[in-house]
Amino acid sequence: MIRLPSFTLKGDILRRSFLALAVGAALALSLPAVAQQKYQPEYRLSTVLGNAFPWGKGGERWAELVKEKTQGRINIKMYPGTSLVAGDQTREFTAIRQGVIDLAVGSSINWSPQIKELNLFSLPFLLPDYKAMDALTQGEVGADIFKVIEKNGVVPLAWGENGYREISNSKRDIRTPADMKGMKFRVVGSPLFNDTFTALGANPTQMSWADAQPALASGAVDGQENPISVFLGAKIATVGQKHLTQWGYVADPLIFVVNRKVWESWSKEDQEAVRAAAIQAGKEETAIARKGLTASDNSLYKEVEAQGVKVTRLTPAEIDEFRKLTRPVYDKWSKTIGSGLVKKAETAIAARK
Ligand code: X2X
Repeated sequence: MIRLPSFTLKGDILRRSFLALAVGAALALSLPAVAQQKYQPEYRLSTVLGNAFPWGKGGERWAELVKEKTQGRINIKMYPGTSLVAGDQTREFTAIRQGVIDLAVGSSINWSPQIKELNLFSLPFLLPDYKAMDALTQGEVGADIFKVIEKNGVVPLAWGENGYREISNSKRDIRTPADMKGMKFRVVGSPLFNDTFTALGANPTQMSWADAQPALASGAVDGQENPISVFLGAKIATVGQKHLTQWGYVADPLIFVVNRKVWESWSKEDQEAVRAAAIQAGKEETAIARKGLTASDNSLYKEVEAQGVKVTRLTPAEIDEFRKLTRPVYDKWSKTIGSGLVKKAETAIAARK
């Protein structure tokens, strides 16, 4: 029979505790600042779309580059479907600020309810082409917007892209605003979209992306607007969306961000690694988002047509009809966004190379 006297056990525990303390203290004194900071075993990255889309590919690439550049000190797991906020895209920014989400790659549209300046990108027909988008995100306007995000308690690091949002529906080809009359469209999180679709004579209804797909399938709504990569990735043609118009009315950029407390818990070296990873992932993601959608390579449009979807391409004169009707929305929202910022954006676009 083995008897362990209790005083021996106690003594052992005490000795071990003392040892642990002593070792801990020695480590704290001898190691550089990096090791003293508390890193979480995993950081949670929120996106709306998963890796079947450029957006989710961008998120995964960021995570991969961060792991590489920090030698595994920072380990990121992506949560697509905005699942950390139960799919409610419009609550994502608040959740990042509050620390429910550690990092995110988010659309300007989804964060517009909290950051009114982000409505800039949703002004109808502001952005004639990709160079216009780049002139904003890579210029002074982008820097100004990052300052606003920073002031709101979130650390912005880089830009990516969701893309030009083309309009599809199950009813008929859209060539003039009159074709949209009375048609029910699912629109995204910012009330600006309600105004735009109302100005065009349509019937907009706001819902999350999670709710949009069943609403399209059941015919609760007639149409939607999203980039072609999303139309294809989410197989929107299979829910009866057989008419698509390329009107280029709005494009949404993506923004790579980190919760401020999380950011501050990292060493300077790791902060710079995460920033460099975001910039690289953002560049790669933007290239993926634009692939197959240009004049020299329109392969994604061919894919859409191969699915039995009629693609309508508008002439500049036809686009002007849509522009005219939405001009009051542009003017109204310019005041909300800040006329200084809108002017700066218009100037940058006019001067684009
Ligand atoms: O909800 C949408 O339409 C989507 C996926 O494009 C955004 O999150 C803005």
